[in-house]
Amino acid sequence: EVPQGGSHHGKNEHSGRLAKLGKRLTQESGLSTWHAFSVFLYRARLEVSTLTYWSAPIVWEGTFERSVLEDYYSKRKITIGLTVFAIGKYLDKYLKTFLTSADTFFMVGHKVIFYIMVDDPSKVPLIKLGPLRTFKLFQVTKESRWQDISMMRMKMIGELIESHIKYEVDFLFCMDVDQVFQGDYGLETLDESVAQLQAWFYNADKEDFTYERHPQSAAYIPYQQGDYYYHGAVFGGTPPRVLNLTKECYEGIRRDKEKNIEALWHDESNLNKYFFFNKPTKLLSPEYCWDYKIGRSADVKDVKLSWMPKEYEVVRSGSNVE
Ligand code: 4GW
Ligand code: MN
Repeated sequence: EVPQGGSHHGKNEHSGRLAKLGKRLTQESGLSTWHAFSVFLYRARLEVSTLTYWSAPIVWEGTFERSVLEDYYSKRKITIGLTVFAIGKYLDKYLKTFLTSADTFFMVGHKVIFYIMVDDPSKVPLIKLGPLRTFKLFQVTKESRWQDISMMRMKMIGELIESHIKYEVDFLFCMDVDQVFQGDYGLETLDESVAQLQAWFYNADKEDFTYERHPQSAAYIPYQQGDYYYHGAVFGGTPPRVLNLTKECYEGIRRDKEKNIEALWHDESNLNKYFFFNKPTKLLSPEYCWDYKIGRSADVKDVKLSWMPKEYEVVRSGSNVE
């Protein structure tokens, strides 16, 4: 019997077995070790869908072997960027929790650059980041409508990719600030173009997705169409791919504004339209952005990031709507 975890002996035994399995899988498939592992493991979670019809993996806990990924990337020395906006009350309320939890759980052992956009730099909390972590702070002007705060992120992320990010990172994530990391969020999430399954809709029928349904809008997706309902709170990929995403989404937002209309869920509606026409190369399970208000779910084995409580009465009053 092999002791799992705990003793040193057990760990060595485990990695010995992994190495053996890796060798066999690689020989049999002709794939690189980490790719062979992901093909081997994609059916490790039979109760959930782990592959889209266009063959993009849907990453669930159990469908990857992190040590194999670490081994693969250890020869490459990658840097991962993470953009986050904290404007108005969201700065006081969410930024500290987001950053301290990201410092602990986001891409542990790898170089990370946080791109932090705020309206008031004097309010940014002092946080001691771990080694390999650094941040860049940008001041942005606060839009008066909250819908515009949310939507204008697409424009600003695009500009930032062109001015800084594309020279500095290999992979980029863009996230909402009103969430907290709770478990290792690592290399398994990286890919060319990454989309997040919205936790409330990952099991829902297509008809019930809250896509924009008016044909006048750039974000329009007709009933019967669409693949998944993606969450606007997390997306990522390589800088050129994310740049293309932000440009297209902002173009949709801009065209709607010219017509004096706005998609139902703002940037998220435009993001869903984009990913419908430009299929993501990897999807993240709801474990990567879970809402505990949904309650228990047997599918969710390990929450890596979760929604913070909204408390609209605090956040959505006063300075946000002047
Ligand atoms: C209503 O009063 C507001 S304020 C709705 C969003 C607001 C807001 C959003 C804000 O005042 N400041 C701010 O920085 N944001 C950024 O936009 C922040 O990064 C936030 O996570 C993101 C999207 O807004 P949200 O998280 O409220 O959106 P949902 O409800 O989709 O999570
Ligand atoms: Mn949010």
